[in-house]
Parts: sequence; C-alpha cells; structure tokens
Amino acid sequence: MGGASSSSSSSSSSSSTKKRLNKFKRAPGYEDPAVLAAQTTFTANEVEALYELYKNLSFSIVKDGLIHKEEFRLALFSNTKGSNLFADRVFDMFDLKRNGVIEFGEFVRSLSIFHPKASESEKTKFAFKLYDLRGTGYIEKEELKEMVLALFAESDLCLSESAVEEIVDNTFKQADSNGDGRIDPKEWEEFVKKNPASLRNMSLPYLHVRRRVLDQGKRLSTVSLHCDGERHPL
Ligand SMILES: [Ca+2]
Ligand SMILES: [Ca+2]
Repeated sequence: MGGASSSSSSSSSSSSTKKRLNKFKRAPGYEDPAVLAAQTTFTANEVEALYELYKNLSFSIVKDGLIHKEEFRLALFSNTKGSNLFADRVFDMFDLKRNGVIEFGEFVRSLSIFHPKASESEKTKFAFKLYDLRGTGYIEKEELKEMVLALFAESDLCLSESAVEEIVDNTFKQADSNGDGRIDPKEWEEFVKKNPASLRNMSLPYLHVRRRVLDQGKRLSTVSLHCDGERHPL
C-alpha cells in the first residue's frame, strides 16, 4: 500500500483489471495528508480517514473521484431529488475553486471549519457568508427566511410560513441592534456571542461534523453532518 506499483508489462489487461486498478488510483485533486494537516485543524491520520470518506462520496453517483452537487446533497440530506437552496449554498462554499466540483483539498479545508478545534470566529464568519445569499455584506430578512424554509423543506417538520416568519422576526429582533432591517457582520458576531447555541438551533442552522477515527488495524471513520439537531450520517 502506498507505493506505486509499476504498471503491468502485459498489454492484455482486461477492463475489469483496469477498473480494479482505478480504485487504487488517487482521486483527482488528491493532496498530501501532511500538507493538508499543516493547513487545517486535522491531523494527518484524520486527513487519511477523511480521504476514505471522500472516496465513498465522490464515487456515490458520478464515479469520477470528484464530489458533484447531487452527491453532496445525497450525503447531506440522504436524497438527490431536485435542488435545495441550503445544500447548494453549502456546496458552493465548499467549492473554493469555483469549478462546480469539490476536490479532496477543498473538502478537507472546508470541513476543517466544523472541527471542534476550529475557532468560533471562523465558524461565525462561515455562517454569516452562508446566509448572505446575495453577497451584499449583510444578512437580509428575506435571505434568512429562504434558508430557514430550505432547511424545513428537508425535515419532517411542517412549519407554516407564518411560523417561519416568526423565527426570522425573533432572530432579527435580537440581532439587528441598530434596527436598519439587516444584520451586519458586527451585529452577527455579537448575536452569536450572546447566543452560543444559536449556531445550533433551528433558526440558525449549523452544520456539525462529528468525526470518530477508530484505529484497530483497519481504520473506520464516521463523519456526520447534522443540522437542526438531526443527524444525517454520511
Ligand atoms: Ca472545486
Ligand atoms: Ca443591522
């Protein structure tokens, strides 16, 4: 394992052999775990475990070693139907190079923000960007409402539009301290500081990555992303 085996000298390799070899080929965009560990909150061992997870996700639908939108959505919400604003938004934020697919390096660097050791300020900034749908530098009421609706669309909870509006109004009542009808980064920071649980509750969906690495000969990694308290195993 790990060493590059020299290619076969026989030119008669069948396609099934080729397929098997492809499985051991590094996915496109693969980066050295040591380099990624140096740049993120993960250890090299954790990065290697994440690579196993990455391979599973990136071969779940489009078998090309890259994570496509529908594969990401499948991992997040266990379905691939239609599109969902929330999933699309998180995907776009993971797609740092903005080329429409998530490569391994992007995957690890983005997940790093959800690591328990990642700073609160990083998480706060990520959440702000997530809600600032139109990239205006402010969270508008309409943006928060769209995101809350998108999350509820994926849960079993059926909330009326007025209930969603109430969640949004309450959030704004607390967060919009200068009362101009939008939340700026400073207000957001204050709000999160005063409501540490707010990144986790329903009005302010939050992705939590739980990662467990068991090292007993074979490594097993489980990472789950969950929002609004519900766990979605990957
Ligand atoms: Ca990309
Ligand atoms: Ca404001």
